Amino acid sequence: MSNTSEIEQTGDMLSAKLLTLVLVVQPERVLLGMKKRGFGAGKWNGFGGKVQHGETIEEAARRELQEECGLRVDALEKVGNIKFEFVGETQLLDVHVFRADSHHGEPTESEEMRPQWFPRHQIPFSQMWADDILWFPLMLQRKKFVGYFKFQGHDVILNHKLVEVEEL
Ligand code: 8OG
Repeated sequence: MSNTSEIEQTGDMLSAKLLTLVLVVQPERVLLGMKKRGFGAGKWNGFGGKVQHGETIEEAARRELQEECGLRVDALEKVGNIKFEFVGETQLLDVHVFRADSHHGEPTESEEMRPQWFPRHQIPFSQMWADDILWFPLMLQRKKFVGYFKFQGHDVILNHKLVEVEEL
């Protein structure tokens, strides 16, 4: 654990790629998707991707959610900001995490994701990014957080910081 400003400064020397991640949550279950291809393939995750030129982070979050599983949402709540560094890579991933508590439509499989509901207490952490088990509980409790994770490859966390914050 550490303080927020330290996390903000972390990786200042690296360029950052803005990404979104949306978790659709119901009282008893959470929607995840099996990533079928590309970065993180084989892992269950929320829905999201790169922020494009000319769109806001929230617009990107809505667009990616709809593209990847067919759902539209009204309110998106900002819950987290996590920066990821991968040893040997010059670009930091700057992931903006949102939670949606209501949605329109039925989850539909896309070329990228196969959606599935999981009971809140049976989240498949062993088949998810290694950091998720640390911040999912905060997200599910509606706590806001900022974090930094340094990965060696895609499975090993060398060090990390994760702190709860009042505002994002
Ligand atoms: O466009 P692409 O599918 O490559 O975007 C990557 C997605 O993966 C994006 O939604 C952000 C998300 N993501 C990471 N790292 C991690 C992580 O460690 N945990 C989780 N849950 N999602 C991550 O890029």
